[in-house]
Amino acid sequence: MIEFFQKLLGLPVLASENGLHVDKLIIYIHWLMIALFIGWFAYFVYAIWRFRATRNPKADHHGVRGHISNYLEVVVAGIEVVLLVGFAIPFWGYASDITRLSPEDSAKAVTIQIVAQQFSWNVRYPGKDGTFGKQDMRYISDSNLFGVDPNDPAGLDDIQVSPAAQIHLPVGKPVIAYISSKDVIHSFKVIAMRVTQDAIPGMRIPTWFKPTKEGHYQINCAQLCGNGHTSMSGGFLVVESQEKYDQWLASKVGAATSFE
Ligand SMILES: [Cu+2]
Repeated sequence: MIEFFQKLLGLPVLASENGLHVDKLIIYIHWLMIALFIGWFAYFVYAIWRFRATRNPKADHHGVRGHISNYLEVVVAGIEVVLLVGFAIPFWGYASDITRLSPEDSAKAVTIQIVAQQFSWNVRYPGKDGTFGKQDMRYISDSNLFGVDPNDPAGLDDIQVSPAAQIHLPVGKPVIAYISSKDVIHSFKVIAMRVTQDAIPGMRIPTWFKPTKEGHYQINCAQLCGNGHTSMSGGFLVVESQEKYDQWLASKVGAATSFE
């Protein structure tokens, strides 16, 4: 049934587990819009009939005299505040909460760090030990974009790809991505994963998704970030089998930073 509506609405390819909720929400909103359309259209027809010229030969410059519409406005505004504060904000908190992953899921999750810049993406993997090395502004250089502390043993096996034309990920495992930016506000968006998270300088914001289908998926920047904004769409998420992913990762081991 969901597939039928996804096709009907022309929704883009879905390649993540979490994305199904997004598609369902889009479908529900369409039902709501249909209901609103029918309701407002009925009112429109009623208004045409009620205020027809034969019944109102002379225009009335006063219009409505009651206060019902004012009260209605306040009620509608109140409902919108409840929707935003009571539903939208807590739901977003719930959806983006990485601590909500089950212990098994978070144990096998792939954790990466993505740093956006004008006009490309950079990625860091924690390496074999699964721990990111400490970062410090002082160590940032052309070959160490993330400023990994060379004195921290946890950072020795970190893998940096910059700029990353491709961000490789294994299929079927949750991905926790810490998003930040080197310069201006960007936004990491992968439509196939139904994931969007602003990349804000000075902040390290976690987001997560679970790829379910192998393939190449375009990464977009969802914030107009400068004159080369569109070239950020040159980035791809490469979702592949665990074996291929391990091979790719092994090919990067030993290089503190690799350039694509
Ligand atoms: Cu951007």
